[in-house]
Amino acid sequence: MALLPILNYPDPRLRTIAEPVKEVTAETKTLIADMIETMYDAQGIGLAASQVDRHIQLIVMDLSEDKSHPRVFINPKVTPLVEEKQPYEEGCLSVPDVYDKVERPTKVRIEALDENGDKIDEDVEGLLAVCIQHEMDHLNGVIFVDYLSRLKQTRARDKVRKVIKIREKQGAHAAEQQPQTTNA
Ligand code: K1U
Ligand code: ZN
Repeated sequence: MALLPILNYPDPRLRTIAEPVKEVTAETKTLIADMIETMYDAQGIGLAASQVDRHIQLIVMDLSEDKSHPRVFINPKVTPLVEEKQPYEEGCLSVPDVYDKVERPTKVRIEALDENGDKIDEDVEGLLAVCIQHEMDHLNGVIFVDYLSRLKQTRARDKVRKVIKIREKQGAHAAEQQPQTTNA
């Protein structure tokens, strides 16, 4: 398994519309395993293939406490079941360290296939409803900050730039601390 690099806002590749998955191949299964590992490593609760620069309709998610129940949604269709919307403080692995409230329908129907090709047809509420709508947006090239004011979008851009710089410095520092191997 491998950790995949996550695209950061405002990378234009995050705006790509994802294509349907035609067939679940060995390559798709490897991508699913890599996305689950990447989501856990980044301490996220969801990840869309678009975020790892793979523009296919594939989402992984794990809302369990002990991170033991990963779920896979292939070619998902999400339909609101109510008009009522509620705000929820969202985060995004592609917009690190930025959190803000987004209003979304509180109850939705999810139709999709799982990793075995079995049909998913569920009416859901709560965090699953929020998260699947957030991930569906990724597949459609939409990022949660698009729902915020221009000012907040600019701040989010600046924040992400800062976080990337800090992470690059930390990465360089960590590399310096590695014991040097010699061929001798
Ligand atoms: O798509 C993503 O970038 C994953 C995202 C999913 C998500 C979290 C919260 C609301 C909507 C969608 C994350 O996992 S963000 C990081 C995170 O773990 C988190 C943030 C807020 C609440 C709970 C978890
Ligand atoms: Zn996101």
